[in-house]
Amino acid sequence: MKYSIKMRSSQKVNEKDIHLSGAERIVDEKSLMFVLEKLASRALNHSRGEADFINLKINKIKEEDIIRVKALKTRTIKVDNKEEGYRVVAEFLNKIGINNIQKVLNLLLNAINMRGAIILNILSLERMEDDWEKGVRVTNMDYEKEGDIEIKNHYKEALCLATKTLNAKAIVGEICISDDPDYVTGYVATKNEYIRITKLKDKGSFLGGRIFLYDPRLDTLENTISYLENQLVVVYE
Ligand code: WAQ
Ligand code: MG
Repeated sequence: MKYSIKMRSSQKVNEKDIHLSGAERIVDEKSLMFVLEKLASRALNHSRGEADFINLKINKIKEEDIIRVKALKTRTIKVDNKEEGYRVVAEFLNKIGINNIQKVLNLLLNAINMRGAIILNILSLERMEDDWEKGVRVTNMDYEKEGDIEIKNHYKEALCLATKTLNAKAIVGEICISDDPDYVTGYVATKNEYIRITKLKDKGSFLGGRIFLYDPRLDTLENTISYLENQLVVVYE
């Protein structure tokens, strides 16, 4: 028997819930209690601030509903500052065939505190998701092997998310900057590889965001979002 466990935490600021952190696991029954405790402890100790609200959700799942996907290959591009990092992103967007690169960069750099990602139509450069405040949140994925979950491993978690996301028929690219103030490495991803860029923001900055590049010729938006939100994916290396 397997279970999906999801954690999210938030802080109350002026009567509004501000998202702090989220994580999820797909685990065997025997690990359930252990993992629950780890996720709760992670929610209570986060660099973005102290949680006022923590949500832990447990769902039983069927093994036959899970698909297995091989992790994207990874490489790293070292840059000295974020401006150099943006140039790498710009080159990446250029290769995908996007003409108004500045528009995409501006979107990424102005997307503060969303819980999910922007879905950007690569032909019209329009945002496709219904809820612009929240974006689309990819869930229901994990690694096949259970790793250490006490401390967030940004790289591992992002690789898992990117592997699931780029496996969607119509998602041809992803750009990501962490919203954690002490984590400045970001990435871009294609269907073939996950490219780490060592600086995409300054230390201490709460900026962060994700953009999924959507090619409407490859699948419907409805199928794409449903896959991203609901399909159970286990990533192997
Ligand atoms: N689905 C869609 N978008 C998400 C999700 C999700 N499950 N989780 C976060 N986002 C969006 C949201 O807008 C956040 O503000 C933004 O992405 C950044 O999220 O190889 O830590 O969880 O070392 O802060 C990159 C690792 C780490 C690079 C990324 O993202 C490397 C990271 P964070
Ligand atoms: Mg974060």
